[in-house]
Amino acid sequence: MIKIGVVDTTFSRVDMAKYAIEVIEENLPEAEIIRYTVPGIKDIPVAARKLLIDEGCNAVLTLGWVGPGQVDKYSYLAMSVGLIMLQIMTGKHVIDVTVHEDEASDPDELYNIAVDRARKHALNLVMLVKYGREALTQYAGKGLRQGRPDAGPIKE
Ligand code: RDL
Ligand code: RDL
Repeated sequence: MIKIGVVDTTFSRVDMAKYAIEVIEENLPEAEIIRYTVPGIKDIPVAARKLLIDEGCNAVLTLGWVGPGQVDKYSYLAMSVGLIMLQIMTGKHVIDVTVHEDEASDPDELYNIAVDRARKHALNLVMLVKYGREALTQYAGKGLRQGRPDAGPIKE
């Protein structure tokens, strides 16, 4: 039984988990999806830990939203370190989808970034869970981006 954890926040201004779950359901229909919503990004690592260790999830997708201020960016850094430690300790992937509110000033553009990033990273997670460590090798060096158009390779 494949179990995928999805952690999101009430701080986020876009319901990114909705789009991520659609992608997981479509591409990994046999998986059980466990969703866990917390107030903000600093609450994400423990939620991810509970899903990986207590619930036995194979991998977790986290969806965070970072405000525009310096204090918000420090909060992100703290979360990121926590999630990296969790991955090292459990040997399981935590795919971190984060949108920084200052990535775009136009709300529609920010919304599109959030949806695109959530969907593309959900697919990355599905690939890693389903096919393992060489699943993404076919895209190595391709300059893929989530939330934006791909940068592409410097030389073909
Ligand atoms: O544990 C309760 C809160 O401390 C926690 O939810 C924080 O992540 C909330 N938070 C901040 O305190 C902050 O300064 C958040 C941000 N910035 C942020 O940018 N994004 C968040 N939470 O999701
Ligand atoms: O877990 C999924 C992603 O969070 C993770 O793959 C990140 O490393 C992706 N990423 C960023 O989110 C970012 O802001 C990368 C960069 N910058 C970067 O400069 N180089 C990367 N990834 O390889």
